[in-house]
Amino acid sequence: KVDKEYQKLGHYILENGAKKEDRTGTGTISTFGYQMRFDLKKEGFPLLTTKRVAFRLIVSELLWFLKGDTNLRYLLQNNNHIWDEWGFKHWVESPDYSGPDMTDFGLRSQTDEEFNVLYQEQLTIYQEKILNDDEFSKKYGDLGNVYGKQWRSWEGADGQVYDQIQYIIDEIKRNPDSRRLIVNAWSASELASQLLPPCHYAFQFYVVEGKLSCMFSMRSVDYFLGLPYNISSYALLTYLIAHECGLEVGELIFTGADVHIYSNHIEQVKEQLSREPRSLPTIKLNSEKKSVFDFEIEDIELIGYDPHPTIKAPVAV
Ligand code: DHF
Ligand code: TMP
Repeated sequence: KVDKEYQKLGHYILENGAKKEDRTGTGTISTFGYQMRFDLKKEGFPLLTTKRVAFRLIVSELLWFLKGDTNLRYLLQNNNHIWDEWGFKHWVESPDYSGPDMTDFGLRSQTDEEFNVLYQEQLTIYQEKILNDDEFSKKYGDLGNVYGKQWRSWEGADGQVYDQIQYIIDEIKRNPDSRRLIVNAWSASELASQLLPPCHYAFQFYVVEGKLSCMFSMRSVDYFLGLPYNISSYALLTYLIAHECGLEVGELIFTGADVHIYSNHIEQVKEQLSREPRSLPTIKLNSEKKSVFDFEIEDIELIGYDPHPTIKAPVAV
């Protein structure tokens, strides 16, 4: 079902999208405003089967958010490289960097093989330093006040720090009918300090008939690379919170604003649209863990995932 909805959106963008330039200089086909619903209880776990999506990366990224962590070190320790480019960009644009010029490395590494070798070298050095050099990692491994910080320690106008995740868990238990079960990652005063302002900037929970539903909002959606992760990540978050609160899972609802396909993803998207969806996997959570904050990677098991092969595409930085 998730594949069918995803394919429908792909066709919709290709047919109705307009050519639109973007910050990264890549170019997109873009549409504005789209919603998809997934029934978590009836349909299985929403992880695409029309290409292989690395579930372990989704798990470690979500646990990283839930720890309140914003530093790349945890991700690298778990062999997760989906955020490297944004930390690397901060580093090579800083006055402390004195290696070869890395201007526009995202675009240049795709077209200039000689440059790509230099870039890979510098990226490896950067990753090593994040992992092994505490001071460096503190200064250049941090992405700013991104998701983890806003979710777990939102700084209020009153100078207090608010744990938004703990708040909604407590509220879901105490007052499940609440219409205020919102987590907000969009902090107007901190956009400049974030290496990438939140793409999925808010989400809200809803409890009815013993089932927990979640709606998440995205201002900007990379259809081919980011979106498959975002859907599965919020599905997993819903499972974790339902688990702690003793609820079943309900629906997951995606609301996207600028939903786009990058011009260098078109062939990949067409290939994926031609593939026949397979049956969805399920997930199993370690029943000995209760608090969402105690979950480790090995407490989350994916069962019966049999996807079509991976399709590679360059990420726009
Ligand atoms: N920028 C852009 N332009 N698009 C994004 O989707 C995006 N997502 C971010 C940060 N910035 C972004 C965080 N999430 C990949 C997937 C999700 C993600 C970042 C990157 C990605 O490149 N996935 C590839 C390779 C994964 C791997 O094996 O390392 C994939 O094929 O899924
Ligand atoms: P923007 O800040 O110029 O909108 O660029 C961000 C790009 O990253 C955009 O293509 C959307 C994409 N993105 C996702 O699709 N999902 C994500 O989780 C993140 C972090 C980014």
